[in-house]
Amino acid sequence: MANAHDAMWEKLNLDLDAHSGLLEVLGKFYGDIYLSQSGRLRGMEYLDFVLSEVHGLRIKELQDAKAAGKKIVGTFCVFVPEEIVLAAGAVQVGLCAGAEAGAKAAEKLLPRNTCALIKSFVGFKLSRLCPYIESCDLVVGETTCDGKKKAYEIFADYAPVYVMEIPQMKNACDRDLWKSEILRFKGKIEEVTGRTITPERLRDAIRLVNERRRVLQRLNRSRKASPVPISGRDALLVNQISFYDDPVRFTENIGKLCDEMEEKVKSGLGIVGKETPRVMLSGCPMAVPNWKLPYIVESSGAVIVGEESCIGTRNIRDLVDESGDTTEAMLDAIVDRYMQIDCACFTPNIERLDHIVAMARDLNVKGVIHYALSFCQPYAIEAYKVEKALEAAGIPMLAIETDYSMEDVAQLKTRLEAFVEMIR
Ligand code: BJ8
Repeated sequence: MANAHDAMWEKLNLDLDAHSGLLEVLGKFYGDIYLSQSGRLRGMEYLDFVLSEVHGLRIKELQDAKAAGKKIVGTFCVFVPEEIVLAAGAVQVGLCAGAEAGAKAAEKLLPRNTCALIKSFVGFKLSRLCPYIESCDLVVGETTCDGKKKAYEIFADYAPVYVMEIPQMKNACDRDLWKSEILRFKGKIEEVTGRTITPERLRDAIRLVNERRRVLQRLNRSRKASPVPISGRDALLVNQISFYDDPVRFTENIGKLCDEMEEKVKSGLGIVGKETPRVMLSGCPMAVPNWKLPYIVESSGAVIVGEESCIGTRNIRDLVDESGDTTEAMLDAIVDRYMQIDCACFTPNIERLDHIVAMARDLNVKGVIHYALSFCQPYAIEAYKVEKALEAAGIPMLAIETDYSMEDVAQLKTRLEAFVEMIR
């Protein structure tokens, strides 16, 4: 069936038939997982609309921005400092990489036992399925895990790729390396956009990104309440959309959602009853439309009240210090803020263990579900230390390894139901 955006997608060189198949599956999946929930917050209508236009109006906005001379920068990791991109007048979008479509094409270039997230972004490009990737003037990769690092070398044959070197430890020399990488990135962005980053523009960008982090922190604070006012699925969706929606509009709308949540908390109302076991997810990021595990968890009798993940608290916990008034001071504040990210690619990564335990206590959860994508060594291996830390704190953990396929849904459901029974 023809779509109003077909001409735009054709111009972006998408495979129209495969793309319309993808949108059909996505719509059905969204209906089953999201729209079927009862008692949802009114403010979620904004998110439903944004998601329904994920490849439509938002892409049109990006095309309009390009026509007005702006550049589009795509990313796959929360290490890429959005403040620098925005200060140069460009638009940053987090590229999703959460679907299985395109995986077969990716497996022609990558080993089968590569994590689903990597296969997804390579597959989306090869299969011409993603209008975001096709809109990008620059795609920024990073040297986090080995899989991503090596996949970017192949991806660079198909898209304009720039790679940032991320340190693996947190000593003074690692900070120096990271600072030099931030400066190199600033130079690259200035070159691509043709704009110099001034202190005024950098200050505005720091405030803008901090404001978005603050509203997401506010949303998370409401989730401490019992009964919890929002489902884990909906909260995950809010975090997912924060990566590609316009930041000003997003912050404003999530502020309204927070008002509604706080009202609900005041009235003692929740999305589920007080007796529903509260759990927290921890581990790999869940990119759109990777809603499989949250759906299984919440249809197994539990409710998710927090995500220790890059599409969750790891991306919003720390703010950039706003007190600097020179470019140098602001860049230093950016360097310091990003050095606090506790990705499993770091060694050692004790901060993450402390954060998980503190978060589990703060949210008063009965258990933690550790999620690693199959073949993700950093998170799968770190699960051992996470389990030990949680055990010492008296909090049960269930380790799950899975991918984007639906083959293991029944098996996961059995394990999740048993875990929920045990913690109830
Ligand atoms: S800062 S978590 S966004 S790297 S799941 S591709 S690690 S094999 S995504 Fe990440 Fe940045 Fe770290 Fe966050 Fe590799 Fe693991 Fe795949 Fe992963």
